[in-house]
Amino acid sequence: EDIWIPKHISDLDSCNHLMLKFQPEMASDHPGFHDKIYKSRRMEIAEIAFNFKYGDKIPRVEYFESEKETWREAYITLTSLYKDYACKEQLIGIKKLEEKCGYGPNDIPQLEDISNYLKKTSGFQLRPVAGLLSARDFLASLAFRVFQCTQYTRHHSKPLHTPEPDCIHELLGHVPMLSDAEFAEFSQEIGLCSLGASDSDIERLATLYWFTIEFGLCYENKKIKAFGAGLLSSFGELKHAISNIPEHRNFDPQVASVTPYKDEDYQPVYYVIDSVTDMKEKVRQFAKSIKRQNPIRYDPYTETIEIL
Ligand code: H2B
Ligand code: FE
Repeated sequence: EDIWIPKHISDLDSCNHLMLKFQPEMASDHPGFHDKIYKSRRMEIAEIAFNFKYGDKIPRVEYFESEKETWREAYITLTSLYKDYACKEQLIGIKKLEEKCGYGPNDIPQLEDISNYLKKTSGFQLRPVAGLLSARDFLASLAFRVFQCTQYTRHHSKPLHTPEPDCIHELLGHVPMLSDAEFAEFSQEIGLCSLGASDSDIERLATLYWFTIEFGLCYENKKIKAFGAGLLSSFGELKHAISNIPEHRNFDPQVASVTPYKDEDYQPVYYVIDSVTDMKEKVRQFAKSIKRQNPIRYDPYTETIEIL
């Protein structure tokens, strides 16, 4: 068997297996498909990710006025919904990022600053990535508390929607949740579980990731709130998810991990957790059904995976 397992955090330098399906070059329904300036800007920012090596500072991007305008519209619209629709971890996370990390409507925060902030807060760090990464590479990075983070913005014609991850999705959807200690632990555990797993188990873990970290809902004082980044960064789907249109199921990882999902439209089904702690416990049980050749252990002092 030769399933790739990164042994040291620097081995993530070889996580470069991009999925091309949603990129503006490939998809004729992408809002930037006919926009030459947008596509060349995307290439320019992608270069940063392609050249990045472990230990580098993440280069800063001087964002265009039009990009800042896109951020501003998304920031104002989304954060105004959080009070009613977002879970408490998200509300706390955003507030602290505003106080301590320069979050606000006027400028796009820089990945290097956010990475340093997360490192202090929950032990996570960011790495720039050029686009949608393969599930195996993406999950393997989480094992080292590394979040692969895009740095470009969505097309300005659609500030409230994007078919692929962009920095608005990452910085408003993922980063506040990753600053929560327990959520960070949960994210790393899904990552560790993926190391050395078969392709079909990677598929199950990617689906579980989808229904939790991307599109998860939770109960809070008998109300349903969102904690998934795909919801917290989508004006339309956030309202849809909480409404009584879709089906809400109690979270069960065995079921969620094999539920078909939509990556081009709103979800018809969401899973609702009782708490991050409860989700973590359930996924720990589920993880026992994922087979790997040897047990592994993460050593946080050396940032190394030991194969036992
Ligand atoms: N790549 C990037 N760049 N961002 C993501 O949020 C992401 C990814 N999510 N690759 C992954 C896939 C997720 O959908 C699961 C693990 O497949
Ligand atoms: Fe995401």
